[in-house]
Amino acid sequence: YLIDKPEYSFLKDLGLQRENPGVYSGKWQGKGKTITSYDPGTGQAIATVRQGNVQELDQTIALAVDAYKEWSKVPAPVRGEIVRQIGDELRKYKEPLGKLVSLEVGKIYSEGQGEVQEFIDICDYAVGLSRIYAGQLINSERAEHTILEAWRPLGLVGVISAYNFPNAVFGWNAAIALTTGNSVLWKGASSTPLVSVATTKIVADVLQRNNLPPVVSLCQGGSDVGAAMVGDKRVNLLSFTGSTQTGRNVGVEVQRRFGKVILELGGNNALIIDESANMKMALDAALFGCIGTSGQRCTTTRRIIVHEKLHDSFVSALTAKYAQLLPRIGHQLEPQTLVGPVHTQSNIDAFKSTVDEAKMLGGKVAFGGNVLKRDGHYVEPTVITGLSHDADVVHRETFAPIVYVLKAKSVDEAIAWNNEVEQGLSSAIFTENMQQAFKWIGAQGSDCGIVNINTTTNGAEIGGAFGGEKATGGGRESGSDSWKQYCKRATITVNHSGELACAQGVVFNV
Ligand code: UN1
Repeated sequence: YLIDKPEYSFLKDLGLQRENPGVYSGKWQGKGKTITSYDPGTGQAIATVRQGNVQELDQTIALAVDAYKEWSKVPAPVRGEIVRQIGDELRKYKEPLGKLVSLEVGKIYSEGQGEVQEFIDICDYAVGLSRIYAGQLINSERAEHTILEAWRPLGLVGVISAYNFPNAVFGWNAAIALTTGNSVLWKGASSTPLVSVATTKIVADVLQRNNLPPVVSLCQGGSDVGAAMVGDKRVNLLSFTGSTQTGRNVGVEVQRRFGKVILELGGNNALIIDESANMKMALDAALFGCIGTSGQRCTTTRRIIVHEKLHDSFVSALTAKYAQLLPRIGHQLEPQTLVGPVHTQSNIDAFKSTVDEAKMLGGKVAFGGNVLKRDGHYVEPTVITGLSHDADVVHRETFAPIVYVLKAKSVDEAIAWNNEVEQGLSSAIFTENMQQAFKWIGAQGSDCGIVNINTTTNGAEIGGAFGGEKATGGGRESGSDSWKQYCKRATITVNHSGELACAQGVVFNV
């Protein structure tokens, strides 16, 4: 195990051992299957985690519901103070925790650090939120009546997160859910269990120091544990990040029991390059958008729609940039690496079958297309041209660094293609033309949740609401007023007139 080697001592600094219990609800346990976590960059085992089983989930939920009862009595700014301490603790552990994120996911060092920073940022946001989130006072049609609107916690918020952002997505949900008075139960992806355990340890230390009950709990587990969490009425809100296919079922199952749901599902994000685009910027945006995190963000640029006049020169400039990256493919923790491995063999299989299908449909591999023959899961970043905008493969999300470059006649056509896919997460246009820019952000423009101008499709900040439309699931997390999703709303009519009066002029007395 890598954890036994001196150069991996940072794992021990995070409190990890060779074998780690994967369930936390005030104390650590784990009676389910033992999972080995592997470094995608070498295929070597890092350490193991003992998952929870369905009975342990049941007990964890019961404790989390009890914890909620205590926690919801704590004043919001005091809850914010606890979240501040969590942010400070994360600052202390940012280096080793970010390094673990890199090691376990396969993302490069700076992206691992950036992911923990995203959790820290949302903690800061939540601290401020704890003092300012508020209801309102609404004018009543009845004399000496006042209508109030108040936001109350929901109870227990369940978070099921994916392997590609094993730390930050939990962070967005937890920081806001805690601040608004909920308790949180987390199930991280089964292939990134060490990040789940290490992150929970950091949070749990803060809770214990403050003598709080387990308002944050963890139950790593298989699909049986996931399904039980989705089906359990005591989980008032289920925030799910993952595939559209699984998310569709999660949405239906949670709705069946009238629970609330936040779905962050697949994306098929387009970058549009208008005639007037600043090419240098557009190329850099394409590079990070398509290849960052080895193409495994839900916000990754999957389609580049280029004006026909620029198409050929853009493809040659882009492939020239890709060629410069070839020597920068390597282990995620090597300082010169810009392109790390993909996460597992199933990403490699998806990469291969997608490239084959693209070729079969008449696509031309303008760059890459191959799996690299070395230990670990490495593929060449790949550019495919010549496909129709509505080819099956173009409309599908493949979690690998493959981008389709499409040739469009106009921005109008590009917008139509942007919108014709089933997903609706992120989108961006590069243009210096004000008319096109405003068309893009208007009602006839991009139909996505994220609609950028002259910047990347990926790498959103925490201040805005994060999420997307259509098959992306419609949920919003992180900033803006996403906190409302973690609350229930009470409309309170107060009669201070001394007489009873009905609204709408209704007369009802004897
Ligand atoms: C995800 O891929 O699930 O905008 C989240 C971004 C990051 C979050 C990605 N801030 O790319």
